[in-house]
Amino acid sequence: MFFDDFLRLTDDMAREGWAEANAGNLSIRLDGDALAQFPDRQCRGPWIPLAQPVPDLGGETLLVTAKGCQLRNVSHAPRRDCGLAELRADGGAYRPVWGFEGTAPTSELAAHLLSHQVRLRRSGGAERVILHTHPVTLIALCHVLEPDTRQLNRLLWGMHPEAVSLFPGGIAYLPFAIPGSAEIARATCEAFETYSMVLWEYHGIFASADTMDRAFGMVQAAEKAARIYQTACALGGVRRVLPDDAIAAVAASLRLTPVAGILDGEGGHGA
Ligand code: 2HA
Ligand code: ZN
Repeated sequence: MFFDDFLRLTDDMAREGWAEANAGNLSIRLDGDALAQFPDRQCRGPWIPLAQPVPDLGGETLLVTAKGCQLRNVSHAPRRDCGLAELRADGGAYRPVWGFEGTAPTSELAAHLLSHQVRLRRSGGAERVILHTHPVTLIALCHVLEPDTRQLNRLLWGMHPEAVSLFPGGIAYLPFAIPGSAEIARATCEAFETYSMVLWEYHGIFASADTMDRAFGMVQAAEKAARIYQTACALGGVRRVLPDDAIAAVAASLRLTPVAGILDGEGGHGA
């Protein structure tokens, strides 16, 4: 079930148009039930040192998409296009224990691992899924908006009441950094201290959630809000949005707390 759901998620990301060519990658911290679905896992190579160790993930096993794979192919060749990476007890190295046949983990592995480490701590262990993808309308916003986290979230939350409901943790706007670099990994995990998604300028989105459905739904909801904005612009321009007090009331009705520093009238926290 768990692995079937994972393969369906990779298919769905491709079908959404979020994953051209080798775009996008996924990683999931496995619990005992999920690990039990890979009874044939075994050491498939030596420990590979990590430039940025992740001590809080020591001993964990993650299901990760492969470097260069096309998400549309993962369900057709899972042992090539994804695999399990087991972290050494000190979090300073990993080794493949299933899959990655002729391949290796995603080029964004450092960003995934450092992000898991932060979100594990911030969520008390609940968050297990990190999803990276290239949704076209969210990326297009980088070309028209000021590079500003508060403006981005107010715009998206103001488009539809489901926006704050589905991503109350907000989206951090991250200035451009080279894909796969140590710099993008460091800046992403810093942003995840506060927000549950990160928009990489001109590139795509990183999302963290407890379940695959929630991670996918958060990105869908953000992309939907961006498309509503795009449609409103095409219809002559945005004249009205959900006001901040309505956004706050929607969140309160669901017992959700929107990330601080975005809405007016909440006491001036910095975002
Ligand atoms: O996996 O999307 O950011 C390919 C990418 C890199
Ligand atoms: Zn990418």
